[in-house]
Amino acid sequence: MTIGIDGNRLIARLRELGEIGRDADGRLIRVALNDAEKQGRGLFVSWLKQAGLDVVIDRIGNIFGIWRTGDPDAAPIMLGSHIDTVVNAGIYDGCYGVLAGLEVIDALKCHAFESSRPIIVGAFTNEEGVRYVPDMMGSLVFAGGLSVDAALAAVGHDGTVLGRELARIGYAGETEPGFVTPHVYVELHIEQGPVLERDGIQIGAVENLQGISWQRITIDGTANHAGTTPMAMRCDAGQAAARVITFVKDHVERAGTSGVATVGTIAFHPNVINVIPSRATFTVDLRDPDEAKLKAAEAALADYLGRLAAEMGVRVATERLARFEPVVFDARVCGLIEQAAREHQLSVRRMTSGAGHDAQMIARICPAAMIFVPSRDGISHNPREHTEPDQLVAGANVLLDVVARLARE
Ligand code: HGY
Ligand code: MN
Ligand code: MN
Ligand code: MN
Repeated sequence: MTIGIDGNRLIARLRELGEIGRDADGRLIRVALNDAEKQGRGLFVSWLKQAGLDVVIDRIGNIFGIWRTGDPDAAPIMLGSHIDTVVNAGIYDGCYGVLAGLEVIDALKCHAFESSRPIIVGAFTNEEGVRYVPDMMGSLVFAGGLSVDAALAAVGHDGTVLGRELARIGYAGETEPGFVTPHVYVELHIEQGPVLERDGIQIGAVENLQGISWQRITIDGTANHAGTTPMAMRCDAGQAAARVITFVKDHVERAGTSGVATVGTIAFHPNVINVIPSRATFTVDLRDPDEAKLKAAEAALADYLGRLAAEMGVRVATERLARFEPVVFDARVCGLIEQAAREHQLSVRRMTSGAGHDAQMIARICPAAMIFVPSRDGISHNPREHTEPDQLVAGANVLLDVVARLARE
C-alpha cells in the first residue's frame, strides 16, 4: 500500500489532546464525563468534521465519525478506542487508537480509495471505569451487554449519576447504541506492558484478551483505642484488609498462572491515627486469560474471606463491580495484521492483551482484533507512558493496510 497516514498530524494531535485535563500539578485527569473530557470530546468532534465525516453520538455518549462510502447498506468497518483516562495518566492509552483510526480514514478518503463499505472511527464512553463501573461501559452497551438505562443510572464513586453527567456535558445523544453491527472491528493500542519491548518486536497481533473480575470488599470490625486495646482483643478491619491483600497476591503467585491480582483502592474508617479501623473498603482486580483459573481465584478469595471472618470476628461483604470472560479475537484478522506488518518489514508476534479494551466488548457482535505497539519500559496508566513517534506511525500504517484489505471485501 503506497498510501500512508499523516504521521506528523497524528503525533501533534496526540500531544494536543494529551494536554487537556492537566491539574495544577500537571497530572492528566480526563476521567469519564468530567469537564476535561467534555473539552477533549469537543476537540475530537471538530477533527471528525474537519475530515468531512458524519458525526453520530449515541445515547451513552459514544462518538462516531462515519465515512459514508461504498455500499451504504454494507456493514461498516469500525476502528476506535477511548479518550477517557485514568488519574495521572499518560497521553497514548486509548487516544492513540481513536486518532490513528481517524488518520487512516482521512488518508483513504484523501486518496479517493474505493471502499466497498462505510468506515467508522469511534470513541467509546467510560472505557477506564475509574469513575463509573463497569469499565469498557460504552462499548459494552453498544454490544448489547448492558442496557442503556442501567448504564445511565450508574452512580460514580463521587456520587454523580452517569446519565446526568452525560447530559451536563452535552453528549447525551439520541441514536440507539448498536445502531450498526460492524463487519469487523480493529483497535490499535499501545501494549501497556513489557512484552514487545522485551522481545524487540515492533507489532503485536493480539489474538486474545484476559478475563477481568472486579469486586469491592467491605470489612467491618470494631473501632477501639489504639493504645489500650490488647492485640488479642481487637477486631481490626485494617488488619483483616491487609491479610486479604497479601492473600490475593500469594494466591496468584502460588497458582503459578499468568493470573494477576491488584488492590488499587482502599479506605479505612474512621481513618484516624489512634483508632483501630472499624471498617476497611477496598477493591480487588483479578485477571487471567484462562476462565477456569480466574474462577478458581475468585472461589479461593471467597473461601478465604469466610475463614477470615470466622477467625477474626469481622463481618465481610462483597459487591461485584465488573466481570468479563476472556475473549479470543478473530484469527483471520490477526493474520491480516501479521501480513501487513511483514509487508512493512516490521517484526510481529501474536500475543495476549493483559489490559481490558473496547475490542473485548465489540468482539461480542463481530470479528475483532487488536494491533499493539511497544510501551517503553512496559509502563502505562502512568505519566511515564511512552511510545516513540516512529513506532506510533508504523502501527497506524499497519492499521491502514489492514483496513484497506478489509475494505475491498
Ligand atoms: O482496566 C483496564 O484494563 C482497562 O484499561 N479499563
Ligand atoms: Mn485503553
Ligand atoms: Mn487504560
Ligand atoms: Mn483499556
